[in-house]
Amino acid sequence: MGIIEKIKEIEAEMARTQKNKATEYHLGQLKAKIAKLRTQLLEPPKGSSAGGDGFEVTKFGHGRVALIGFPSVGKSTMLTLLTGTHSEAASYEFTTLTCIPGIIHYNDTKIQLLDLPGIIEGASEGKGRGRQVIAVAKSSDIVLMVLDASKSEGHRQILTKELEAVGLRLNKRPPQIYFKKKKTGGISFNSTLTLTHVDEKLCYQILHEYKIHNAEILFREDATVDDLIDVIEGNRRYMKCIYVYNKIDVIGIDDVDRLARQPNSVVISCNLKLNLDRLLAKMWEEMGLVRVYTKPQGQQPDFSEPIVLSSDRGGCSVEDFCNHIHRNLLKDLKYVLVWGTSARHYPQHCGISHMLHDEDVVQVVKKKEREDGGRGRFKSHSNTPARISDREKKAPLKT
Ligand SMILES: Nc1nc2c(ncn2[C@@H]2O[C@H](COP(=O)(O)OP(=O)(O)OP(=O)(O)O)[C@@H](O)[C@H]2O)c(=O)[nH]1
Ligand SMILES: [Mg+2]
Repeated sequence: MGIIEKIKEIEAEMARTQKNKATEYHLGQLKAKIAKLRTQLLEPPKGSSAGGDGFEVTKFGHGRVALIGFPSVGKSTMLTLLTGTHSEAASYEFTTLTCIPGIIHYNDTKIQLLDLPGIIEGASEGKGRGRQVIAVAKSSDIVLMVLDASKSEGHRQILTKELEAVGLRLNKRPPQIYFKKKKTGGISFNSTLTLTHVDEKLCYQILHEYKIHNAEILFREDATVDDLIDVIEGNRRYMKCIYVYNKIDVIGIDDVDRLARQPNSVVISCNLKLNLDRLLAKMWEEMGLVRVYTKPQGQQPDFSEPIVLSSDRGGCSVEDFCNHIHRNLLKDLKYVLVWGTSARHYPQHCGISHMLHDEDVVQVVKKKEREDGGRGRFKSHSNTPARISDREKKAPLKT
């Protein structure tokens, strides 16, 4: 029996089982079984190299955004409009068959937008090209879920379910559960508050299902069984998702208003080019990119090309900023001068742990000794004069 059939069988058993206090433990165990099988399903088959058929697109720019949606919702039309890269759009389904990349130039940064084939229900189990599409979605920084405003709202749930089945968690934060496997000592179970969904016995049973007999576990919030399984599996990807309702030109104003008021949603029309600027602004906001402009000593800042940092990818401290410029810069760094919203006063002298904000200006001040190879005459600065005069006594500089 294949993995998919096994999952189907367990799902059928769960549907048959009544939900009550007595069956709670059994249902928990079944959930863990499904999660384990789904993880197996995601592993590439033995003996084959991962990926395979050219769906991989090289990362480019400062961030990556994937367009996910049912066929014919207007993903390709959107790519062509936003990036200028042509992607075939037509009124029949499955027009796009591979991944087509385009570049959005926005706020001095370059963002890679990926047009993907439409996915359908069952994509997570490999229907259509679902598995490859979802793999690309996982490799991006945020997902734009493109929906047809004139079609059923159930589509959003179906797509979310498909993405959840492969370990993507949209607009959620990781559960507040501390979990650590141990070599000995049995299972220690603790919680900082009263739990209503999980108790010690259920937790033991699920750990048992994973053949974990020694571990430390601490609940910091009233988490559910699914949260617990996510933490044990440890391979979940937490991503931001914007729900983009396209084709608002064919629905009434009341519906547009209702859709636009839902959380994380943007309504647009590609045909009439409506609200695309709002979509870009929202996308930019959600990506949380930080632009830092450099300023050479005694000159105006260079506002032409920022250094782009991201809190998700690498971080936005002064240390990350320096590493971004040159890997040896940190060794020579004395401090940085910062202008912008992250500074308390202008300019602020900051160390490597200072967190930078978007649109900050930074001037790097290097250690003087290195700058002139330790030969030149130092200008008095901080605690160096004593050492300089020592050295000058030994070998006075000829002027
Ligand atoms: N009314 C209306 N039609 C649109 C809009 N945007 C796109 N369409 C139409 O929707 C159809 C499908 O567009 P595509 O861009 O090919 O859709 P897709 O999501 O890329 O489809 P697949 O590649 O098959 O997955 C085309 O006939 C477009 O002209 C819109 O804003 N309003
Ligand atoms: Mg398309």
